[in-house]
Amino acid sequence: MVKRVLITGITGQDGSYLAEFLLSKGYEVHGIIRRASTFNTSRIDHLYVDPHEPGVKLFLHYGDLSDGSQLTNLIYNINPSEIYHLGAQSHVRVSFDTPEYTGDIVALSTVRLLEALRRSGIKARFYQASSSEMFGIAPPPQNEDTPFRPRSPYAVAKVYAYWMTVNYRDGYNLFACNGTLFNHESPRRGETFVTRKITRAIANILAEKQRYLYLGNLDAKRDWGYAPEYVETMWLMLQQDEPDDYVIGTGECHSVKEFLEETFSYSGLDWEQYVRIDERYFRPTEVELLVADSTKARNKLGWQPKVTFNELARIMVDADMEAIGLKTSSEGKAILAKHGLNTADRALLTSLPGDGG
Ligand code: NDP
Ligand code: GDR
Repeated sequence: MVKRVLITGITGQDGSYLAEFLLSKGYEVHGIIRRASTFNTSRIDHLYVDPHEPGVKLFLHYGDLSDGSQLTNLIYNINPSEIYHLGAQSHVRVSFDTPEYTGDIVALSTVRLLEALRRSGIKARFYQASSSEMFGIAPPPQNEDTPFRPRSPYAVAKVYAYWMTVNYRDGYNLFACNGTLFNHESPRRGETFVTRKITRAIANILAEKQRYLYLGNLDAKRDWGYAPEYVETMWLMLQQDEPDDYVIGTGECHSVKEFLEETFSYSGLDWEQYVRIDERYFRPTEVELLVADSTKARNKLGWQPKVTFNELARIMVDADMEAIGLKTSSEGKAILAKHGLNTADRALLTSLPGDGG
């Protein structure tokens, strides 16, 4: 029998890679999308087939994470065997401007989905997209036993969702897992997250469409991996005999400044000539240092990331250059081929230039 899955946040970076991965495994994939006045499906357009055609495996449904009754209806009607809850207001800086909305969409959406499962009696396995931001100022390296010290409305909301997932697992015997993922990036990363903001700016600067790149805190350090490798861990967690929580990251950490150095020098540019600091990109409370200890995932899931920091930088720069029609050295594609990863991944071309977020 064909297995059906439901993905919230299917139009996002991770949702689009996960949908690709699950379709390749033969799943029937159902995704929730928001109604918008502009198109918001560019990351999954290449997967979409008109539902009137035979053999269709991807189905999209309108819904919003604030709308519990619609979420319940969808779960009841689709009757999935796995649910991946990836939808979120996922921008940490924006969560300081919209704390109440962030709490509603990031924290309460999880309990809406868990309640729908509990009340309907549907036996779907549940994945919660937890975040390294929950660790906040807890000293690194951070693993499954590290206490949470969240530093933003986003992180606080994710902590609530994390514990609700644990509570429903313990209290109602749901197969529910938290994947605590550290930063993972790609050509499909949202344009206002720092890595993509930098690689897009490089392409724009080379194309003489942008003069300066305005950033905030360059000293923050993150454990950055390659997103397509991370979505596989979500699936692996739901294939285990017992539900559990896992930390996922590379174990390597670099500052924003190092990402600037790596990407600009790869492009033959001196970052200090282009980067300007703008106070509005600083956060009221910052997370300075995140480094994953993923020993448990390595041992139990057998997962090990392949793409390194400098390879990630090259993959992203090349993709953004190609997206606006610049010639590249094709090093990014060679790296993907070397690791046996999909080389056809392209950056999404959105309006230029951009320095938001
Ligand atoms: P994105 O921001 O790229 O995608 C977020 C998704 O959520 C989009 O599909 C978006 O829809 C959808 N969404 C937002 N608000 C609503 C709403 N009110 N109703 C329905 N859908 C909504 O995030 P990522 O793909 O990067 O991340 C996936 C998940 O993993 C998120 O929960 C994030 O917090 C978490 N996470 C991400 C990490 C990372 O490094 N990427 C690390 C750790 C956790 P639309 O396209 O319409 O905006
Ligand atoms: P993060 O990612 O907050 O770690 O959350 P982001 O790329 O936004 O910031 C990383 C670090 O870079 C610093 N920074 C800037 N950030 C942005 N966005 N824009 C800037 O101009 C800028 N200048 C410096 C930030 O201060 C920060 O220290 C991401 C999201 O995907 C979350 O949803 C996810 O949970 C975590 O990763 C793990």
